[in-house]
Amino acid sequence: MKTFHNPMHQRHAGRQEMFRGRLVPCHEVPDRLDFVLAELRRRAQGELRVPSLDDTRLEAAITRVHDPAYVRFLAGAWDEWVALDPANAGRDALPSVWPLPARHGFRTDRLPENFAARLGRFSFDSGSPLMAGTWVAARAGAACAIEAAQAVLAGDRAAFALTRPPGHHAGPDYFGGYCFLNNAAIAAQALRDGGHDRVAVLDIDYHHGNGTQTIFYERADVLTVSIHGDPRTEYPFFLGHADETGAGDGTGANLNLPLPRGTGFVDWCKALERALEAVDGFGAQALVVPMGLDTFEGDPISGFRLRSGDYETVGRMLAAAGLPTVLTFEGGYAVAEVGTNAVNLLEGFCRAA
Ligand code: SP5
Ligand code: ZN
Repeated sequence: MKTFHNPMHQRHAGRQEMFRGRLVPCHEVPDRLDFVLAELRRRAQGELRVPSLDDTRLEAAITRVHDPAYVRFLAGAWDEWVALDPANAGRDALPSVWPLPARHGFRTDRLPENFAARLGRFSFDSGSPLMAGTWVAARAGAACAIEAAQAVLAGDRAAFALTRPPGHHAGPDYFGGYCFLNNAAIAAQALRDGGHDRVAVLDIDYHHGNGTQTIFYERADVLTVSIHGDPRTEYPFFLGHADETGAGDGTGANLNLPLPRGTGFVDWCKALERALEAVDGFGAQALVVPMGLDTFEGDPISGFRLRSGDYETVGRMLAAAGLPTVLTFEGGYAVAEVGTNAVNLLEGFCRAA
């Protein structure tokens, strides 16, 4: 399997996130990706590539799922932040004020002039620091996802977009959950635009893929499925309930499989079987897997109990769907084990494909 890895990812290295009432060092660190890359090299798993997509095509693919005003904001946010105060160059930008769309009915096209207000308008949490290299890293990450989709469209059975920042929490016009551009959604749309009429996204990160769900919620051509910690107790809290099944044309094309904190592999696997049945029942022609490894028992911010060896089985089960597949790297914060866990999954996939 080809892996497209992001050569710019280290430029995004947030210092602090708001966590339980304090600013703490970020969980989403550059080592995460570097450990996966090192393990791929150590086990000689697949071919390593870096993306080479030109800017025009990249921009076009990003704005197929993200609002152009949001993309413009992200592209200029760091310069705006530093222009407010030269000392800001040494600090990350963290949102601290948010609109409440449902309550206020505000016009989404009326952007405040104030930077802090726009930072809140285009985000949903204070855990996702934006810094000097965020935009260049997020863009190059999206390029990895698009090139992985192109490899699959050209006939590869599967491809892996190894990138950070992760993507599945990013919505049409907001960042959050350490995510800025929704790499999985961009890949799914690229597969649609490349000729697959029906595409499924099967999100196995510990956290609900709220951004992806929202992007495709009213669409019949992209099925979104997510297995995750129950939003009644787990981040991102406001979406991910079992009764969210899609709306409008997309009615019936969203499936949430929330599981309680503490769930182990046997019950998690039953959910994966249900998810795969839904993908099959939908008649998907291609599959995107937002691949979070934060379901691992040793993950510092999550609550499932998968073990390293289980990921090989997960890979085999995903491959058994028999579909052209793009995998995107999402969460997974047990840094020392994330490489082993990710490559176990990819190897399991390749063995069963
Ligand atoms: C891509 C991804 O995995 N994003 C996750 C973002 C989570 N950010 C906030 C986590 C707050 C978790 N509360 C932890 C309770 C620990 N016992
Ligand atoms: Zn996660």
